[in-house]
Amino acid sequence: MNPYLIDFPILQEKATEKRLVYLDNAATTQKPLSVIKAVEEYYRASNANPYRGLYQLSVKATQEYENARHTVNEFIGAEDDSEIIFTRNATESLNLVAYSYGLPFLQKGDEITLSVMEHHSNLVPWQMVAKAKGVKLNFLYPDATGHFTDEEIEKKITQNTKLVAVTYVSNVLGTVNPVAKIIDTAHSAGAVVVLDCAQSIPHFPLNVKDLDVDFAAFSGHKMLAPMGIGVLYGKKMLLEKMPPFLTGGEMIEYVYEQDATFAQLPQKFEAGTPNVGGAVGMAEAIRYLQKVGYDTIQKTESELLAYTLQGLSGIPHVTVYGDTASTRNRCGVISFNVDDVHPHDVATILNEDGVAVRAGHHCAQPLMRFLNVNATCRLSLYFYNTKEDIDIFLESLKKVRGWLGYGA
Ligand code: 7TS
Repeated sequence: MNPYLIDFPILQEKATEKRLVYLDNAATTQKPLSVIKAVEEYYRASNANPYRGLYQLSVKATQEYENARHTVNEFIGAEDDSEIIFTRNATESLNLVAYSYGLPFLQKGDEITLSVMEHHSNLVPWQMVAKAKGVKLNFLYPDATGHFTDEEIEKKITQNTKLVAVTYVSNVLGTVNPVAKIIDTAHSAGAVVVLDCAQSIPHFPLNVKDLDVDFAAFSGHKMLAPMGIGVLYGKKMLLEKMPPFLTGGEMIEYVYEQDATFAQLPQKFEAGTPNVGGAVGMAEAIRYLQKVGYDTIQKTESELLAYTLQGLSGIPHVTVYGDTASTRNRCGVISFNVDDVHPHDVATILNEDGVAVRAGHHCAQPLMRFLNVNATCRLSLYFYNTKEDIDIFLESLKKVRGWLGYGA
């Protein structure tokens, strides 16, 4: 019995309905009761527009918001609370860097290195910069097991490279990328590094200072927190010289009819009324994650990953993409296809047994082309999953081809 299941109301066994076997954790995670309650408690007892009011409730809301920022700061090992910018999600965080660093600081002839496994959120903003500034985009390609070799990294990050934006973990293959090597190579070339941590932070720690990364982006909803809250970490000296991304209320100092000056960090990058309830939920999610511990999370997931890969290898007509031989440098994300069956049909049939997996291009169309497929089915694990979940998934998967009239 998984001891954490009890904390997640949505995963509780229901007497009348089929049990939910939730294997779409890379899309979003379920929320523990403590997070749901923290958000509820905020709205019950502390809700007011922060910063603006001088009355007690507004001061309380401001404190809760700033406490949440401090919790995030300590969680990722930043130097100062002002390096933590609250956004809506990883997508907004990455756009902030593209608009406020990419556009003003990159010039014609500069190059950006990305990887072919980027989520569109860490690709399309850079295409916008490339078109606007005449910057060239280069791509890292993985080897047959889904990993980037040192040679590939050294070849694609050169003296012309001014910015490197890569994902820590692939949302399709589960590959954990060699970010220390990438950051080291980029810094030697004089480039800044943007790390997309959307898929890593739910599963293992991020220490921005140890990594010496320049920017890091992630979403709360993939790490047990509510939707609508995300984080951009940036080194203070970079954030300070960047112009604002969105403008309006909260982010100003003095405003005149024709001009305005801007607030200090982090408010400079937080225009408009912030999502205080979301930030409070994120801080509680961090406390919950710390209570469970990344060691437990990794141990549980890597056992389940090995168990799932083993089970899949015994089912004929199933192709698994990425590293199937080892669980090293690999998270619990598995993309696969069933011969002659469209992934949407696979996901629809699995749904009949209460199994939730994702099917499609996973917002990673260049990687789909690289893998020579249109789409895949994707199962993604979290520490509240169980072997029983995997058994139900595997049994259901065995029925897929039969349902459509194909031999086993
Ligand atoms: N980066 C990576 C690596 C992601 O996997 C995702 C979302 C994002 C950025 C964007 O996150 P958002 O919260 O701003 O949307 N990935 C997925 C997924 O794999 N299935 O649904 C969303």
